[in-house]
Amino acid sequence: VQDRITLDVGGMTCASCAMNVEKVLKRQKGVSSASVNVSTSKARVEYNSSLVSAEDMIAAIQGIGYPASLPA
Ligand code: 9UX
Repeated sequence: VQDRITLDVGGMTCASCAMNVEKVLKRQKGVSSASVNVSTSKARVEYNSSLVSAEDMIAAIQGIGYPASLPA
C-alpha cells in the first residue's frame, strides 16, 4: 500500500539542508520517495505504512538535527 504524507520540517536554511532530510528519509525502510522544500519547510513522502510510520520518519529527521512534526 502506498501512503503519502507531508511533514513539517524546521531549521532548514539552505538547499543542502533539504538534501540532508531527503537522504535520511529515503534511507528508511518503506520510504519510496521523499521531496523536501526548503522554502515551504515541508517534506512530502511516499511510503508503505506497514513498514514505516510518520513517527519513525520524524524521529529520523530529528536525529540529524532538524525539528519535525506532523502537519498542524
Ligand atoms: Mo546549509 Mo543546512 O550550509 O543544516 S546544510 S544550513
